Amino acid sequence: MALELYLDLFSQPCRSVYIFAKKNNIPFEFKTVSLMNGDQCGCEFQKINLIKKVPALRDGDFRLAESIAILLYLADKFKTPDFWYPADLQQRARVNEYLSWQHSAMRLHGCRIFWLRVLIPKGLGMEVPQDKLDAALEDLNNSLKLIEEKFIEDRPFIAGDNISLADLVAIVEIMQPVGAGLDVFDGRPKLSAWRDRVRAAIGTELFDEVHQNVLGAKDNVKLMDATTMAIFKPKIKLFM
Ligand SMILES: N[C@@H](CCC(=O)N[C@@H](CS)C(=O)NCC(=O)O)C(=O)O
Repeated sequence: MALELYLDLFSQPCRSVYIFAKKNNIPFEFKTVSLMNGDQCGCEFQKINLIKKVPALRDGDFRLAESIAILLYLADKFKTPDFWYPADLQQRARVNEYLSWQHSAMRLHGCRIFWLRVLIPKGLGMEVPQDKLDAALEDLNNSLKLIEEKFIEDRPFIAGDNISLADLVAIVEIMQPVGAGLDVFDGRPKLSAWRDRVRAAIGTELFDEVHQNVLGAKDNVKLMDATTMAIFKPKIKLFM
């Protein structure tokens, strides 16, 4: 049985897993879990991941949740090139440092912008107070500043001269507020140059294909129907 990846490319962690699998020619079956339709809460998907989140992986009888765990599983199982997760002690530590930091910083703040600018007003039809938007933007800017000054510093990529899992996980999260119509690269030449290097290392075609949906999200997200809305409403308190 082919390895299965349960994904929705609107989701940042799904994009990192998808790019990693494609870029490394890892054979897999793409199992669509539509977040907008609430598939993540359906009985079928819960047999794969009780956490009710994507991405998820099934490899025979083995099921795995959490994008970072999935990326590391794929890297180990398919013995992907060293630069993705370097064996060198300190380079690996740099990758681990970013992967540990990003959950409650870049990921959280990029997500919040997407919810406040797209999902809450356009998907759920609710107004978002300006002070919430301002606070979210300040948090996002602080994370982007740290990515430039601490994580990229004066290196081409986070761990050194090559792309690694840290850059991959970073870029997919940074593209989420871009999908919400916020050009985070404007006025940030160091971040823009790094984005160009990461996009080139991934391959521009793959990078653009994977981000196509989210970059159209601002204009394409439609008001959700009542049943789907019910799934998403409890999550609003996480972001407002
Ligand atoms: N820490 C998890 C986060 C996964 C996650 O939050 N996935 C979101 C999409 S980006 C999801 O499935 N949300 C569905 C929901 O909350 O109902 C990972 O890195 O895989």
